[in-house]
Amino acid sequence: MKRPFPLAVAQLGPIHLADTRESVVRRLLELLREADGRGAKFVVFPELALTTFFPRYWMTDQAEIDRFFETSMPSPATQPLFDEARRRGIGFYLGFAELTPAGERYNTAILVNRAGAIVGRYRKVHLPGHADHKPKAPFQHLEKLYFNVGNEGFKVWNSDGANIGMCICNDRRWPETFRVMGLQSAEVVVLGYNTPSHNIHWPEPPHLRMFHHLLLLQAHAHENALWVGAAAKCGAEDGFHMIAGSAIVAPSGEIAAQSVTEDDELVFFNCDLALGDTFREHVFNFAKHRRPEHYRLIVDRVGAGRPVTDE
Ligand code: CDT
Repeated sequence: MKRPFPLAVAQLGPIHLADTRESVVRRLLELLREADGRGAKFVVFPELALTTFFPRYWMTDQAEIDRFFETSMPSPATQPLFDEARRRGIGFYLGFAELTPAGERYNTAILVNRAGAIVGRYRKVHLPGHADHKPKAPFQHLEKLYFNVGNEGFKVWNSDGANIGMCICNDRRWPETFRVMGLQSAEVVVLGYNTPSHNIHWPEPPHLRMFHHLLLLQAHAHENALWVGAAAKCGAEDGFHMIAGSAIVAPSGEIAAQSVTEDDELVFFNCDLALGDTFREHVFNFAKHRRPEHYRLIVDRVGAGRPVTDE
């Protein structure tokens, strides 16, 4: 029997330094209304969806850094999004920079149910980039400076009838992220991302950024028998370009829907959660086929060690 999960991914075009939270929330509301018109019951917004991707800037003035962080959620600026989503009976995922009362800073996403309640929170675990200033680089990637490593792990919430897991951007490059959620019976994993088109460490051919992004979503969706909804913030923010490629990927590993612009764009697919059951019962029946006694190194070791040698 089909189990419909009408899913929308709300891709955002650039948010510039000068853009206000209020102007961004108006764009989110526009996408939410379109999602409702297309029958969606869940909308995925991007990582750090309320501001420009500020980790690209070296900043030393604490007040300048603080203006990118939220100290409450809903905040006064985002309250209209919560109100409108509740009124329309739509759940959502929203990424933002979180500053806790204790002064900790996280790259965070929340899960909001159709009644408008925050039912889940995820704090990014795999922070990419560096913590030092790289003055010769064309831009920075200072997530390791501006954020603490997420302290709540990868969880799955049963919300409005679906098992939903969350992660953020660079987390999607790591198989452990998805397997930990697959082991909690995730049926859908939602994520937002800001992926710069250029690599500051080596002259990576630009097409590889999109290739790897889709390759990883497709592989992790299939090997964990779940749907993935991935929302980009993309295009050139004050001249710094990021890839688009927002997508909904099926448990078969096939791309069900994908964005075609580098601007605000709604991607929709009426996902059937039952499609994952087929793979969960057969090729990726974890209980039947996994051999964790042979996976110990995955948790015991961080970096790669030496192979067995014949010397
Ligand atoms: N925001 C974020 O996590 N971006 C990273 C850039 C890493 S470069 C390979 C990403 O994984 O897209």
